[in-house]
Amino acid sequence: MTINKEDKILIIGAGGQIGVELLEYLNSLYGSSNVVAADLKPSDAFAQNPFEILDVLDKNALINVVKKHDIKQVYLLAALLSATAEKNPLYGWQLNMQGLFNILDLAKEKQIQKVYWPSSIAAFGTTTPRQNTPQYTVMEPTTVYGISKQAGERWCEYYHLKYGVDVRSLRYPGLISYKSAPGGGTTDYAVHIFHEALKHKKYECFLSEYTTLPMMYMPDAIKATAEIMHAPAEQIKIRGAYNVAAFSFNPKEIANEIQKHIPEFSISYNPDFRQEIANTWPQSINDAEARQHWHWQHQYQLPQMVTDMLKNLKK
Ligand code: NAD
Ligand code: AKB
Repeated sequence: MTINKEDKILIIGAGGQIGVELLEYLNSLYGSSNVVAADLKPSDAFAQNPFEILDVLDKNALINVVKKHDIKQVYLLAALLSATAEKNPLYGWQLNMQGLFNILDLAKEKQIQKVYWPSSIAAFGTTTPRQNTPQYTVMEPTTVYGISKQAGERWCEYYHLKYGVDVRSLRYPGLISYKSAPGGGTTDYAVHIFHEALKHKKYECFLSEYTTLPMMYMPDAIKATAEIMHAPAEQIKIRGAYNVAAFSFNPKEIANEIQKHIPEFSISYNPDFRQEIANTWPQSINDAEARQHWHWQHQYQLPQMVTDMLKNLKK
């Protein structure tokens, strides 16, 4: 990894599921005084870092924060996720798109040098092949979140091609973590299930038992994010977003894995509106390009992830 330790970094949405862990990791690379955390509200997770209350939609405030801290790289994590965006489609579209434009424009104007913005498996849709979904395929998302991710990918590529913006992106699968709660997605069940298994030995799942989705443990997601951001520019041949994958499972399979540690755990199913969202997403992802171009490799499979989640949540 090529790291310029002098760079000042801004994480927008630092208090979210990914932000909390990305902040911790970037602190270890750059030193906490060089990593500025920004979010709508403060959090104990930022205790060591410079912190700014910032709405990414407020462009003047954003410019002031970038100038004040002499920011070189921005990680834009502020967004409405799939389930929340379906409940408030226009605001979901506004936050997910205008937030991205505000950052891409700063990079176009050379006020910042490098941008990270995550896409999602939600950028695919019902007409996409659902097994081993390739990097390049039909993409007709039917959720507002998915539409914003697909459009965001195209705009990232456009800003790169037209204005030379160094923007990098991953299509994350559902992310599983214990350090901070998930923020309103369709894959959130795969985090809730651990908390309920430990607390109540049972869980009612909002997806049906055979709903298979691509997933990844957070340490691998942070590794992928850091690797793509620190790879030499010539290795980044895709400026929309890269497929990245680890493993896939359905609620029944993760429940079986948890039962190996907590035999009395039981799961029941009561699908809600999130089932319809999940039904439009791939079941497994082919990430050959990420593996070839910048040597991405995941570490965690389902059994190791479950063991590690339970060990850490018990603490
Ligand atoms: P999250 O909802 O947990 O966190 C988002 C953070 O952004 C929150 O702390 C929130 O307070 C903040 N925020 C919201 N509106 C803001 C605004 N106007 N200005 C500044 N901050 C604002 O989300 P996450 O799971 O950490 O996801 C981060 C990014 O990764 C999103 O773009 C999401 O689409 C993408 N992603 C996440 C997953 C996943 O499983 N977590 C999967 C695929 C893609
Ligand atoms: C969600 O479920 O909305 C996210 C995602 C896969 O983008 N976790």
